Parts: sequence; structure tokens; C-alpha cells
Amino acid sequence: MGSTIQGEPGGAGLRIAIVVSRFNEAITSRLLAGAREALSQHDVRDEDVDVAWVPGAFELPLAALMLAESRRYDAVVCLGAVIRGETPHFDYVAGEAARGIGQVSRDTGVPTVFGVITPDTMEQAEARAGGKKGNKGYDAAVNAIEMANLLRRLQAD
Ligand code: INI
Repeated sequence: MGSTIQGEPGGAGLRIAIVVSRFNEAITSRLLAGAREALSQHDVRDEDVDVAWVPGAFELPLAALMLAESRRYDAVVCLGAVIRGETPHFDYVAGEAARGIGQVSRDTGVPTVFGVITPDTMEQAEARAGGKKGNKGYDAAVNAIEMANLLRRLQAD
């Protein structure tokens, strides 16, 4: 039988960058708090977590690219909130953020995760930022740890 390869959930020794969008800050600050909580619970040290703020979700990929290219981090977590009902150019902003973040990940080889919520309403956004639907910032940080550890394993083999 072949081997099963997966990233372990422990974050000890990992260096993580978080890029967070100021647009809809009431929501994104909660996503950031969730991401920090997840990193701390998984043994990533506070001093190994750097946070960069950008104006909006559209700007996440460029800042993420700079951070990933610096080679100082094992993973980059991108956090934002694009609310459909509040923007006529939802598809452009959300689409470009998603496409750009995926591109950073693949172009640099540094796991760059998509912690951008794209709900229809502010109420749905609140539910995903520490409400009934959990905290998507927390989930994104856990995913970043798993991917960082998976890549370490894949590169070691
Ligand atoms: N940016 C967001 O992060 N969320 C939004 O909901 C949003 N809306 O509604 O437009 C938004 N727009 C700003 C955009 O991300 C850029 O900052 C701006 O277009 C300048 O490039």
C-alpha cells in the first residue's frame, strides 16, 4: 500500500504572516482575532506572527505576494470580507481576491490561504466571524498550519 501524506496540525516553530483587509473592519478584526486564537492554540508563538493591514480585499494578493516572496514565513493567511449586498462590484473584488491569492500560493510555493468571506448580508458575515457559523479566520489559520506542515513533508521526501 502507498503512503498517506498529510500535514500535522501542530504549529510549533512555524512563522506565519497574516494580511487583513480594513474594509468591513468590524468583521475582519474578528476574523483576525479568530486567526490569532487558532495560531496560539496550535502552539505558534506570538512573536512568530506578523500582521499586515491593507485597504480592501482587492489589495490582499499583492501584500501576500511580498510577504511570501520574503521567504520569512511558512504560510500566509489572507483575511477579508466582501459582502454581496453592499457592493455592485462584488464579483470583481471577490473574484480578484480569490484568483490572486491562489496565484500567490502556486507561484511562490508558500501556502497562502483564502480567509475571505463572501456572504450576501452583514448578518451572514457576523455569523461567520465568531457567530453561529464559527470563525472563518480561525479556520483559515488552521488550514495554513496544515498546509505549511504538508509542504515541509512533501519537500523532504
Ligand atoms: N473591499 C472589501 O474588502 N470588501 C468589500 O465589500 C468591498 N466593497 O464593498 O467594495 C471592498 N472594496 C474595496 C476594494 O477591495 C479595494 O480596496 C478598492 O477597490 C481599491 O483598490
